Amino acid sequence: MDIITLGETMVLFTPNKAGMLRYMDQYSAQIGGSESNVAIGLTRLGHKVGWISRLGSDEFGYKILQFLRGEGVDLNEVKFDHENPTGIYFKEMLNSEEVRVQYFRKNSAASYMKPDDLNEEYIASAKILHISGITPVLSKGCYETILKAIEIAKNNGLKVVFDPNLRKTLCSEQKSKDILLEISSLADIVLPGKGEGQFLTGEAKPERIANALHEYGSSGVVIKLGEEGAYFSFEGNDGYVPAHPVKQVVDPVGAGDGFATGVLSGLLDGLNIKSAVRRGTVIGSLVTMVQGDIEGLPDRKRLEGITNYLKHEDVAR
Ligand code: KDG
Repeated sequence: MDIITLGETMVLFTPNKAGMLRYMDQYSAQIGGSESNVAIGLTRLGHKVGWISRLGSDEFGYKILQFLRGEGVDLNEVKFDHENPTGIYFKEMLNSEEVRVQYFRKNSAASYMKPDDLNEEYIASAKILHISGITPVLSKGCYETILKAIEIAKNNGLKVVFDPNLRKTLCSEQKSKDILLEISSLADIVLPGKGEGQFLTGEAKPERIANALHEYGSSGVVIKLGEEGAYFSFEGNDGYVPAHPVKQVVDPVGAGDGFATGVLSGLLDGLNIKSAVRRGTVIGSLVTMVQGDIEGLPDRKRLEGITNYLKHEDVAR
């Protein structure tokens, strides 16, 4: 296994037109979950990924299982919960620029994850543990599960990569901040957006956010800057990477997971950090040009086409 990740995946309902949800009457049903989005992205690029979670023993749980199985994600450590349902969520496309999200995930099956769900041997078989800040704010059990997964990873020599993924509707700001900072301090690499970095450290400039996060304990920090690309400060190296051009943003949700996919995939392929971050900016941008959280994630062939173009562009400069 290259990567293990764990978290909640939900069925995602997207209305077929813009406006407030109260006026909608037709939806498409897809799936979305930050960690499984990354698992799918990495699997499409040929990496071996295991996803740990709980699903309700209901039609939505089976839909998610079938989908992830079809993508080739390893699901051996997914448990079915016979008492609690699979979470769902809705996207509200208010207009072409504003998207709101509404969750129906309280007491969902995944929120009942607990440390005993973790199989140490399974996690130990990977090189990287990928986690996001969504899971630890879902419940006390999820928080303890994430800490246990980190402990197992560290005891077995895995790198821990953490995307803070701040979700203000899931938890109070102070509690989110405490939990996300605690986990950042345990991670080898932290991947915040600029706003998240500012929320966590009180600093506004990428260099200062990175320094503050280094002081908390992580040796690698990569900050997503949206249209300005990304900034990395990684084991003594630092610099900026430009954004990959986006013709039109169709749906921004999932871009951060695309970015994480690119960075993780680059590191697994042995790229230097700058090239890995560049891969992150490319995949993040591709995700925004397609409706859905995972539909825009490229396979290896598509990524290579774009990467060749980028190489050519580098030479031309
Ligand atoms: O990063 C995209 C995710 O936000 C989305 O897929 C759903 O996991 C999700 C969440 O908790 O918002």
